[in-house]
Amino acid sequence: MSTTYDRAHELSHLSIHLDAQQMIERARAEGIETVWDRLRAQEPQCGYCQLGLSCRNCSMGPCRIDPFGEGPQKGVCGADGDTIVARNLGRTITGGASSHSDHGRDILEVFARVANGEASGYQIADEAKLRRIADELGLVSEGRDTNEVARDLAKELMENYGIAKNSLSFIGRVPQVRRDRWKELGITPRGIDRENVEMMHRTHMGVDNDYVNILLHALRTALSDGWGGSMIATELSDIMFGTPQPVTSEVNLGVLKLDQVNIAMHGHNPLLSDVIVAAAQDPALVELARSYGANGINVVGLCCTGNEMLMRKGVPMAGNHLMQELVMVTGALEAMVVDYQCIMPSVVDVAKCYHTQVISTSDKAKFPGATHMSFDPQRGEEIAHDIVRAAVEAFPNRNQDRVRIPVSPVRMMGGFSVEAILAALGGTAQPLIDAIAAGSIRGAVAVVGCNNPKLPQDREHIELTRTLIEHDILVLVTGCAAIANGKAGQMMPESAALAGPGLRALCEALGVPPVLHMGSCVDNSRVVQLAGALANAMGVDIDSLPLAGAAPEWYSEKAVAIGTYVVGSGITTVLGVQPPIFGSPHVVSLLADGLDAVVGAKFAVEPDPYKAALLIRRHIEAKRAALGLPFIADDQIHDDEAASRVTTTAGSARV
Ligand code: SF4
Ligand code: MSK
Repeated sequence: MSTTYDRAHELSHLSIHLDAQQMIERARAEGIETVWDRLRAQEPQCGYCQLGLSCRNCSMGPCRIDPFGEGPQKGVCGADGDTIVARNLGRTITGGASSHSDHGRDILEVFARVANGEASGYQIADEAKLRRIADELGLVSEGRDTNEVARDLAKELMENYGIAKNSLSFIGRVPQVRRDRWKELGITPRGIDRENVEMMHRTHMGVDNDYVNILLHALRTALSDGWGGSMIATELSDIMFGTPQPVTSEVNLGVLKLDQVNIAMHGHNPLLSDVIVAAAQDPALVELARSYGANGINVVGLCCTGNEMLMRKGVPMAGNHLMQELVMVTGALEAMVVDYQCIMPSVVDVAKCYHTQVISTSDKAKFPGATHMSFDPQRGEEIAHDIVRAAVEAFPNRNQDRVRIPVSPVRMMGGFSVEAILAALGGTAQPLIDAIAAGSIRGAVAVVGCNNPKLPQDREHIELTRTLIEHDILVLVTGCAAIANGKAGQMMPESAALAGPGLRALCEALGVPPVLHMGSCVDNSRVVQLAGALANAMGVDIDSLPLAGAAPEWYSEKAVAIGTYVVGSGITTVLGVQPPIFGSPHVVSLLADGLDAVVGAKFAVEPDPYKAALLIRRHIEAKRAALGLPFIADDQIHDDEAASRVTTTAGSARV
């Protein structure tokens, strides 16, 4: 018979947060299946696939390579393990890069409609940024009408997707020395769609069979995402919805309101969420909610649509990837409005156990069982009103006896766009460069990416980040990693108390947290942009800087694309979940070692957050030494204290 202790122990291996643990228990009690149940049902997962050694690229297969060398060493076509692993990785990166870039294209198309006066509910929110980017790209902005400049910018950026331009508009942000390196390697991205389509072509049977050649193109494909599709998504979202500025909000399931209509916006695209936030404040809809006995309409975020709303409007955040089913188990959610990416098909099944409406909005992302309300930017405002009305009308179906909102929300700060960071520093990056040069800040690390049910939810994110800031390393967060750190109370100016003395002093002087929220998954483009700006200011290449990346709990193809463009840009990155490449020692050796010689950065895999922190600290100190900055010698870097620390139970943490 399992004791309370056994149960608590088992739950703590699923998530470190109290809100998640309570809702998992409740789901079990009510017979509702969640992601953790489905993972268990899939185990043991296929060893060939885990190693990257299975291929189903054609119908002579599927084929598998025996990793022990006793069975087949070639697929039916003759492809060996190196080719198969590299092809699979190339296609994974293309899946991620295409997702980001198609998101960027959706934003661009609406931006073009705004410029042409054809969209309802949208406008240019940051005209100064529009003109700044137009000037940066050599378009004439002075003395011209806003919409004319916007039309020119839309045209310029549309050409990034095709082959006519043969380069990316934002490539000028990359230090010249790195651009030269890319050129030499033949990995300068030429066009977003071109690189993605070419990767699919190369990985067809009988095209590119050289694993090195395949992986070089994979780098180029990823770079077309980071400095292309994702950067377009970020910059145009800023122009249309406002460039984020520091803003305080709240996070965890406690942001749901017992007495209000609760609407969760889930996915990645800010196009609809922005007009929904406005519609939820419409007095007529608020009055309708009152007529049903609710005290208002409460819009909250999930995953990266949530990050977009939090960054720009301070909208509260219900949770990250692994909270999407659990938010409905509260019994307090009237509607989950989804756009695309990272939305589990299972949300429809969980919703059926409650009164929750799942409303899909993108014609390219339909969910059988959901209500589809097709998003059309020409009728953005009207559709947003229809969606909010549908949520309000679900409120009378709520069974208040089944409602249980666990925990109180935790405060977190977001809104650290590159512009906001520079503004906090007084207008230039120089104070940050000075602090790094003096050693009061050792360096900076981008901790990004998802949750993965194979790991205790958020533990790796939180423990890695906490260990880094304790050692005076500034942490930049995006995506689900940002939400994890927010829940742990590590993202308020007061959280500077958790940092080492140098980082603490800088944060206190500037009034910022030691962990800066830079936005959603596509906003990792802000991270590389900032890295490029720092490198340019110091007159070095990005790989010389004391920087690193980490994706401790990644699950998504997009995270692989992000990690790859971060490494291709010169920033060594540590993954917490093993990628499916270990079937090819050659591919592993190239990614974990050989890449360093060509792009000045590489991948490492380290699931233990304390060991990952140690690895990153050593890397940062080595970069400092190479720059001639004061550094800590390798044998002096210890982490005994952190290694013995018990896992944070952050669900009820408050700042
Ligand atoms: Fe098998 Fe080659 Fe076809 Fe892949 S491409 S399934 S290895 S025959
Ligand atoms: S939502 S890609 S689970 S970060 Fe961007 Fe989170 Fe990863 Fe999706």
